[in-house]
Amino acid sequence: MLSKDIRNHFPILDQEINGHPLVYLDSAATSQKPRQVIEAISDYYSFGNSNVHRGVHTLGNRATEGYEGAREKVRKFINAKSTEEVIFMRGTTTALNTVAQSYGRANVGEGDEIIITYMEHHSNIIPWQQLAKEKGAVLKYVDLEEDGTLSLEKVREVITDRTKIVSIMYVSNVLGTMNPIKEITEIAHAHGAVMVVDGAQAAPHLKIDVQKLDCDFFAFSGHKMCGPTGIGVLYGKKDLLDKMEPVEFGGEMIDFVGLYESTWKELPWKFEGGTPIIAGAIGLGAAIDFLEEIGLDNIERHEHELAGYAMERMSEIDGLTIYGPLDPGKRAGLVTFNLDDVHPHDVATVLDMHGIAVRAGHHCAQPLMKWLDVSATARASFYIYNTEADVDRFVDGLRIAKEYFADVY
Ligand code: 7TS
Repeated sequence: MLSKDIRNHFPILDQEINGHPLVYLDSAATSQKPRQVIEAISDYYSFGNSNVHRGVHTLGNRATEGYEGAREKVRKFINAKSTEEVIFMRGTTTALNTVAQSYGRANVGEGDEIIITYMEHHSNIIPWQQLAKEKGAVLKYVDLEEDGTLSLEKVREVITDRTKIVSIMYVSNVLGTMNPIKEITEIAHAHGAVMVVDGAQAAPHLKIDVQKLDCDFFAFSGHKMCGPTGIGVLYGKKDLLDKMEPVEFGGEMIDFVGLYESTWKELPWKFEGGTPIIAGAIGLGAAIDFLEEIGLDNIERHEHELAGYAMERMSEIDGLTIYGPLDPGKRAGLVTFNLDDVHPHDVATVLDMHGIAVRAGHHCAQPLMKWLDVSATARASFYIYNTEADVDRFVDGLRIAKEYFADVY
């Protein structure tokens, strides 16, 4: 387990909700922010605010150094070869849409295939549905194993020589499963397809090495990894990005503008039209510093341990169903569940009355809810600031919810 002191870096956790000390178990939706990140953003606005890449003046240079310095931190964090391969954008959703609209439109034609799985988040389904409709391409799904894991056999069955794009999440935001991205990438490449990774739930929790994975694109969001909202990253291999057209046009991304024709800046700026997300990038850089100080290996171990402890404690409650593999070694730090016939929103409401924040609903994964044959579920997701004591409070809350609704229903 990580030190309990980590919690002290997060001012928001030091409060009562509905008369109880807050237990925040919704980090898969968005993580809380440590003081270091809040201060980096506040310092930027207090002492360094200016637009970037245009300045002769000192503040402009300071802002540019902060923004481009953050890009180098991201490059190291995911082990990209060069900062040309690191593009700042709003988040995972924007990054995946950019790949679909830029690479997809140029490379997918009628009858070509795009492969995803039943466990994807809507952000990794709808951009491909839209592309398939526009191009007359075929969207194909890899089925899941009974426990919600992905088997390479089923992946092999679906990918063919007509496949142009394979786009799969690294870690599931519902099942908690970790997918074998490196192996899937090998299969995709053997068929001449590119591999896109939705890394939204992976980047906060695992050491990411895009060169080792050998994926072609990797998308993630800052706000799930202690950074601010509104900043995320699209990693892409340089040779692919070089050939791709931007999807947003305007200031910042141009080299020369004529009356009827224009040319673009080099990478990565040709994909960053308009005034960039300067404070967001600086905040993300501070978040990376913070996570690296703790160590990604330690974070991953902590979450396995907490998820394992939570599942063990939750198994004490009759009528509680956990979705996804029961082996904690096969999952990241989240547990999705239902309690008897109690609606998950009711479970979440009773927990909230006791200061415990969990998410309830379809978790932006309606095809997966259909696959699980449920309309909604509740989810507890853990991060670096959570402790076994939080899990104990959560399990106590579940008991209260169960007793409460036993009388009501
Ligand atoms: N992909 C996955 C796997 C996600 O979990 C999410 C957000 C996204 C993409 C979209 O990220 P965004 O930053 O662009 O919004 N997931 C969730 C969740 O599970 N609960 O709230 C948001």
